Amino acid sequence: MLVDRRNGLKMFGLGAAGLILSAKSGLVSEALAQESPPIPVFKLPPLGYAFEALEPHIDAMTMTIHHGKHHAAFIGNLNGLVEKYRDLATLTPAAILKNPAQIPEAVRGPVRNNLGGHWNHSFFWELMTPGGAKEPGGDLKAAIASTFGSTDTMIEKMNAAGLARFGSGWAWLVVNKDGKLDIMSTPNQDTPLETGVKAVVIGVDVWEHAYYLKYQNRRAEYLKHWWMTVNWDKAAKNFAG
Ligand code: MN3
Repeated sequence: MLVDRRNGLKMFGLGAAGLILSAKSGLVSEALAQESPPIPVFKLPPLGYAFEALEPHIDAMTMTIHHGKHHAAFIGNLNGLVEKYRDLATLTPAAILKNPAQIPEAVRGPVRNNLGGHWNHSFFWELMTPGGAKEPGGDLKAAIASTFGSTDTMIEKMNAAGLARFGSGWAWLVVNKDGKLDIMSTPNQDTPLETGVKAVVIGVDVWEHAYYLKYQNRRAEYLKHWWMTVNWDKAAKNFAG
């Protein structure tokens, strides 16, 4: 059961109140059911490295706000949506995002935006790392060479997709539904999952909040530096599935 310590203590406190109530009225179970605070289903995943670890490419302030404010806001919003869409507590984000039509229409917009934001950012944090390999290895390298000719060409095409994204969104390297490496872009917090991809290999956030503090309007410069942070081991695992 997903009960953290704080809520466990709150529930214990309510339990004591309920026992007093039960001596008078016998309504303990109803009182607990109605007054227990909602249990948080979603939690902000840790970055896995320090906020300053990706300097000088991605600055510490950007990482602090991006993770602790932007991603945290999706988490808070999702916990507020669980009561309205109970599948959020039982299905995985990917299972829901693969088929957004299953989300009740009344909450589809907020669920897609916030669950997509949570999935995209969880993926993104793991795809960056200080140090590590500076280029793809093994099967991923061979597949990139086969599809694009070279890693540099793949990077150029993905940067072009990120630059062409008007407003906010993401650029992606995916294994498409035909089993081929492919580059795509999504608006807002839409994920590639709903397009039927077999795997999501690499994704880069091109919302202004991902780069504006350091790079201002220079999205191309941000993208150039962002590739220096890519966790190619993680990309290879994503490719392997
Ligand atoms: Mn973002």
